[in-house]
Amino acid sequence: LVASLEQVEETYVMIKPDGVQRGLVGEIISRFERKGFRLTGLKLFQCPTELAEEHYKDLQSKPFFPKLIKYITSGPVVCMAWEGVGVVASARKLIGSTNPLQAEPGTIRGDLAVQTGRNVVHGSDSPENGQREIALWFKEGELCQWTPAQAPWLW
Ligand code: 3AN
Repeated sequence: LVASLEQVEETYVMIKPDGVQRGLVGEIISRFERKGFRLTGLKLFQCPTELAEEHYKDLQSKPFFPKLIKYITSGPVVCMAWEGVGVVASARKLIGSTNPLQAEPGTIRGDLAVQTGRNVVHGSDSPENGQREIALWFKEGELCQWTPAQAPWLW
């Protein structure tokens, strides 16, 4: 009863081109599934420059912005929407600090990445940005809300 009163949220998680090319897609999806979140959107996608610029518009003035856009558009990414109680903050925790050298072992970046500029995965930093980013990366028909069937049906 208590858990059902907690906030169900949605977050946008993206496996960046380095994660795809290193063959880490299954490993990363697995961590979110095992944690207990529900996948509501999933696609492999070659991101156009304009979309990358819109997604990272808050970082426009940063010196690394052009490199960041080049990196994100350099190859396909895996776009995901995940749903669950507290999923926004929890996904950030699973992902670890922006700089992989500061990310704790056990986190995705702590276990699998070395440099900030190749940090394998993105996760929304607030519920508002979760909504904004899911709307930005997915068309309406690409998302699926679902509830698991009762156990006997599954096997
Ligand atoms: P996070 O992805 O952990 O929320 P942000 O939002 O500060 O971190 O940065 C977004 C992305 O910009 C990072 N995932 C990383 O790819 C890139 N980035 C951030 N800081 C740097 C930096 N100093 N040098 C190169 N790339 C950076």
